[in-house]
Amino acid sequence: MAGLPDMDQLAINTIRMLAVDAVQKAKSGHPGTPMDAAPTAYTLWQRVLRYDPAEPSWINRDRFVLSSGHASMLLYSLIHLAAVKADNPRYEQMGRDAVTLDDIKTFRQAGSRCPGHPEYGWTSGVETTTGPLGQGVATSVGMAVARQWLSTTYNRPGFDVFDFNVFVLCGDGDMMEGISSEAASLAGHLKLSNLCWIYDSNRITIEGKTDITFTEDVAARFLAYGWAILRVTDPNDISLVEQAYRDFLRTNDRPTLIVVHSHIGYGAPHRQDTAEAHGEPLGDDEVKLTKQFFGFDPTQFFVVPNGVREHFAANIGARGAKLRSEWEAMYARYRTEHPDLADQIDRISKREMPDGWETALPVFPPDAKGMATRESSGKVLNAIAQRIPWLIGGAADLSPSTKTHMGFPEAGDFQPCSYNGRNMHYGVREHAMCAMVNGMTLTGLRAFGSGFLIFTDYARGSIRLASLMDLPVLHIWTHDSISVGEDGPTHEPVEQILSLRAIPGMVVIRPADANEMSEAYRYVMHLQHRPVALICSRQALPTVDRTKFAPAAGLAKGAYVLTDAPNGKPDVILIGTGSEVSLCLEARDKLVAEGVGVRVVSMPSWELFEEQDAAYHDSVLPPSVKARVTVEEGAKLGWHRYAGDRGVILGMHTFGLSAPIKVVAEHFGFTVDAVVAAARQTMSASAQ
Ligand SMILES: Cc1ncc(C[n+]2csc(CCOP(=O)(O)OP(=O)(O)O)c2C)c(N)n1
Ligand SMILES: [Mg+2]
Repeated sequence: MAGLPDMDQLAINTIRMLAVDAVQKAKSGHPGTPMDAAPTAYTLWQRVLRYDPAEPSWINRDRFVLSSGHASMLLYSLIHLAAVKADNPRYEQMGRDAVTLDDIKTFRQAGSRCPGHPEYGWTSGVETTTGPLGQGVATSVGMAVARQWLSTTYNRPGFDVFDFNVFVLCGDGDMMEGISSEAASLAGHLKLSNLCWIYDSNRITIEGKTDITFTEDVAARFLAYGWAILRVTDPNDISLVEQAYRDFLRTNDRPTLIVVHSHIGYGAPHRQDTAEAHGEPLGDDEVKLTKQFFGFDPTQFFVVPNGVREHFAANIGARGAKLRSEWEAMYARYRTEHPDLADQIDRISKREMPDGWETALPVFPPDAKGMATRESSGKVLNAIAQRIPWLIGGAADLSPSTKTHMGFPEAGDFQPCSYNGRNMHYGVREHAMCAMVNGMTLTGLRAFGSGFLIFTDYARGSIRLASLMDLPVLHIWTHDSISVGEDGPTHEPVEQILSLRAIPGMVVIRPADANEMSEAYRYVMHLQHRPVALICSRQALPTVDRTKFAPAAGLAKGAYVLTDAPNGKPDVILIGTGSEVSLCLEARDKLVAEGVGVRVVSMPSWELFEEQDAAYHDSVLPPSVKARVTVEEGAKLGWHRYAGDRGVILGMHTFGLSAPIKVVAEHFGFTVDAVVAAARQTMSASAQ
């Protein structure tokens, strides 16, 4: 440490002591990693990061992701000391500090801007929600992809509108999680030279030394992925740390991993290099000794020594303000010379759509044979993508099946030689794909991912975080039921639709035909703060004749009456979603021929229906009509809400079967006869 300017040392130790005090007061949290990683993160923020604390949503800011979310106090201390200002979800400045000293004093308490793990949208300066290990690193790859796409698409000679870098601080846990391998592999392939992972290698996780679990050569692994590897042998020598960042900035052909050999709990005499420094407060005695070690007064708490805030203002503050004002001046000239491009960038930064994009939405003619909803999804996607230039995505190696390939000439593939391509090839990496979609969305793109619905289970960690972050991501999940047929139970979703519905905030939409699909995209593309799971069939579904049945626009209300009994007083209501709506329509024909008054309700989205008022609910599902049949080739759980106590639920409670689709449908009772029988059953039950 000798030879460092005092102010740097004091500032680093201030970060450490704020973390120690906050964790001690909260009686929970992780003090050890903020203590060991403080110099690494400090050096990045103070000497490298192109970030204006006064404008945390500046679109060309360097991103800093704390993938070790349990070390949240490190990030909160930095946000506080750098005086990051708060903004809101509409990117408006709030005038207050993002994290006050009081927030730090109330770390982990309700209402504090310092919750247990960093939460995007709650604390300005937090670039993405982290805590589930591996998510931050994988999300950062999406951010780096988005930056490459943005710069290749919008930069012009003399106008480097986008040239930011993405930095991530991560730990042993991130490196162990499978998602980091998926993401790093793709980042290496894509040669994302704007991406820097700083691996705080303290060789401690919760159960103890990594000797018991994790003895691989991480650097060799990343070398094999095609990354540049740098090492910092002593993070307390911040000139070494700074040198590593400078080397990263000079690397222009691959991502960089900086392996930092650190000591968890650095400075806590009895906790350093032990797992105890990790998951619990140091305790009063150890706090005292630690403060003495760093030259802080043990009787004082939450101290920010004189000059520390000013030191941050003079470094990251001054540098960031200068960089941003230069950028603003450049961007003003860009706006004059390239008004159309600037208009796009403005919309990107506010999550707005181009004017009139909806006119591209196709209308499909009635067709008894019809097409699979994955097919209609592909057609709609291709039509609107030509009007929404920053709609970008792809599949986890399944685009021929998910129909998500954008085939128009200028779409192209996103590859190292073509960073303006719009077709992402995520490879067989569902989890990293979903995290990357989060990262791309956080960076302004209208990003999507796709795959087989069954494999959402592989990606749930990231799907869930999209919802927790209120991100408008789009997932297109196809092969949505046992009607997958021959591939059998390993590929036939049963509980997946339901489990996506269980994620708070997630909108699950399962369109019944091509026109509902078009309406689904109309709804989805306007969302700014909610993720969508679009559920698509593998098999063809009839395109409903809308001259005979209600318009597909009813989709926006989640459920609507597709066709009704002549007097509006049905004897029975058949409620279907997706592929089962046409089954309900066929059953209706049979019942009507028998003189039964039938209403068919198409219910593509529980969530959207729940958002309607009681009057609308009652108009679609009149409480007086107890005879109801719900039909969905998925788990029955939850359908009682709409079936009521006299209704019959046709659904799944076992795994599927490998057999041709017709055999599967008969085996599990998804036939016209089964629906008709269920209708009779519920009519008789409700008559009693
Ligand atoms: C996916 C996931 N699994 C488990 C945990 C619980 N957990 C929190 S911290 C931690 C150990 C992390 O070790 P490391 O990344 O080395 O961080 P350090 O111990 O060095 O702070 C674990 C298992 C988690 N947050 N996320
Ligand atoms: Mg560790």
